[in-house]
Amino acid sequence: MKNKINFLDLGFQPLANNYLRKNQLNKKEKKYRLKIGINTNTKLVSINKPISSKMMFNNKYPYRSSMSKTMLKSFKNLAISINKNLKPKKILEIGSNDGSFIKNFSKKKVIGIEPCSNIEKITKKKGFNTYSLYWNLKTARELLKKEGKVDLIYSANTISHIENLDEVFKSINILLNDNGTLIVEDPSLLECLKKNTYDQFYNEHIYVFSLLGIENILKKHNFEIFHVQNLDIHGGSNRYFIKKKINKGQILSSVNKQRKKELSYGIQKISTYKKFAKRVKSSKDELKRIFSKISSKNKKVIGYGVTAKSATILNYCKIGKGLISYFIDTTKDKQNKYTPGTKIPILKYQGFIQKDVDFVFLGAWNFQKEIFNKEKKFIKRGGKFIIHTPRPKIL
Ligand code: DWN
Repeated sequence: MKNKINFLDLGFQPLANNYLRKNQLNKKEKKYRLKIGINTNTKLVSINKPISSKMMFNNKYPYRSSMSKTMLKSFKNLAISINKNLKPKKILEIGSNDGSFIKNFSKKKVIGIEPCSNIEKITKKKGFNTYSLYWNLKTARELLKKEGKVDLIYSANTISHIENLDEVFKSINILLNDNGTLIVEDPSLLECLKKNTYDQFYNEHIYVFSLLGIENILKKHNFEIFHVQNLDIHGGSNRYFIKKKINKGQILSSVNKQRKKELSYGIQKISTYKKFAKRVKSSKDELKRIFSKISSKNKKVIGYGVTAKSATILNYCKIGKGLISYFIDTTKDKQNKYTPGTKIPILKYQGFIQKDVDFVFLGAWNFQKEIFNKEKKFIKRGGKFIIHTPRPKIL
């Protein structure tokens, strides 16, 4: 693509959320070359060849946002603040997953759009107004006819999953009232670079946004960011508060502060990404060293929280079932399956870490605090965690 410079190659990767059934283990799995690049004009950082949404987000999607207390609390706090400060009459969530955010509002007030019908059904069954649709112009026009305009649109960890950003914001423009607010929340590129969390890149994460990058797209569609919140969620996310330009509101100092932070880190410079790529390679070597040292001592290692992110780590570092005996996870649709590419068994979380386990690789490192709180017994008996960020180490 014109103006795009690739800076990182994470090798061949399977679909990150495609957990394998036993009868699929001997079949050839489709893998895709995962390269990451920056558009030197827009400063948008993205993966090289996005896979069609239908292949990734369909009626078999396993991820549930309700699996973490941290996420539930974050959604609840945001809902309280929206009701208090913005007082919207009608709210739309793009990518409502299993309803973790919309459940905080009155059913009359909220609409959820979720393309994965298996998950959308969960919220619909609870009486919420949800649609199993992809976010695009057709959906926006259909909703406009059925529901009318809305005062607030929220989208967490979804916009970064849609390739055509022009269509995303054109569609939002159709449905959002002129004095309405758009809130977009996604992992922060700055935090990803700082913390070496290269696993934020996988086939579903088409983009990892910086303020600079997202601003460049928003400008084209007459939107502007008026406030940014830095969140700890998912290893560091940004919550962008956005308005239509015709709506003359105040731009808060948080926007300039974020811009300055990004520029002073060098988010606009190719050299920053080249250095990042070198750190990623060292991170891989170090993680492999840790695993081979542990395995030479015959210690038992399991994984905790099988994430889309960990698919990138395990496949890039070639850490498979010889090194990790199994993963434990609370998500029903992941249990009794195998990790994509590396084919490590996934077992149901039984409420504790088994006594014979010496080391736990933290796949859900973004919920470290929540997990450490839960696993005090394991820590007390000398159990150790392996984590890859900001650099691989044993905790
Ligand atoms: O953007 C995306 C994010 C928000 O969610 C999607 N593309 C896919 C997904 O990415 P992920 O799989 O990397 O997400 P999480 O939220 O880091 O996944 C955490 C996993 O860990 C879940 O499978 C649940 C599990 N877990 C657990 O077993 N015990 C989580 C916690 C907190 C726990 O205590």
